[in-house]
Amino acid sequence: MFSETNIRKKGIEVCFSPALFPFFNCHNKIVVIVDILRATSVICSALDNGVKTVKPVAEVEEAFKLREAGYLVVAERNGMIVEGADLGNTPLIYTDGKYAGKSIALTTTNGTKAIEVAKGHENKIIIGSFLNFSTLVNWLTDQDDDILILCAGWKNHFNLEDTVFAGAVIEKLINSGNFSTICDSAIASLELFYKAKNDIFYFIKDSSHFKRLEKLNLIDDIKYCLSFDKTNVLPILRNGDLGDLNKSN
Ligand code: 3SL
Repeated sequence: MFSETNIRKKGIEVCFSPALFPFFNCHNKIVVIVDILRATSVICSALDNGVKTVKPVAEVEEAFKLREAGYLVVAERNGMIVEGADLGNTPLIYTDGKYAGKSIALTTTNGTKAIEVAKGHENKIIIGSFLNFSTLVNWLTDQDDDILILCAGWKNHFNLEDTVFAGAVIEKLINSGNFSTICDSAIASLELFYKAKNDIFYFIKDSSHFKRLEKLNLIDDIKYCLSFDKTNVLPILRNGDLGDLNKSN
């Protein structure tokens, strides 16, 4: 038996922006992509409500090309639906099951770009949001690999909502006793979460993306995206498609 001090604690790091990702070693790590408002929340909501698969693509043109293969085009830029797309980037349109069985090609300003920079490095890519918070944390706790949380931010800038979420995950993982961190951005995320945890909606209300979505009358989307544990799905990227880890896709 190993004494507790001999057990290797798994590491946790946080990358605040896709632009910083090349400075991290993600080899053999689990990379958790986070874009709370709203891309990773949309992915969780779509898969939870029966969407067959979500194919994330970085460019609008790639999403439109996939229409020929039967995909619905979900395309957002600057918070708004891209002209000609079938659907915009809102998690609420899936909740009545209307799109069950469909395949979706998704392109968004930051979330799908974060997936793009993270893929292809011999790592696992998992999608995190408040909507699948406990499922994500429980699964991460059981894995042997180190974890890198990649915040999508906004156009390579730091953002509050993704960072607070990273802090929420870190709190649970550190409390499990199996993880430790010496990453300053992970420590900062945890501190921000402590400040925010009593009322995350209030904490982010002056943030840039909150204001952007507020102007577009999308407060209901924000409230939904900040709800804990609406689903048990755990989206994982396999062969370019996101599907629930617990189902074969
Ligand atoms: O940046 C993104 O990927 C989007 O989630 C932004 S928005 O919330 O749809 O405006």
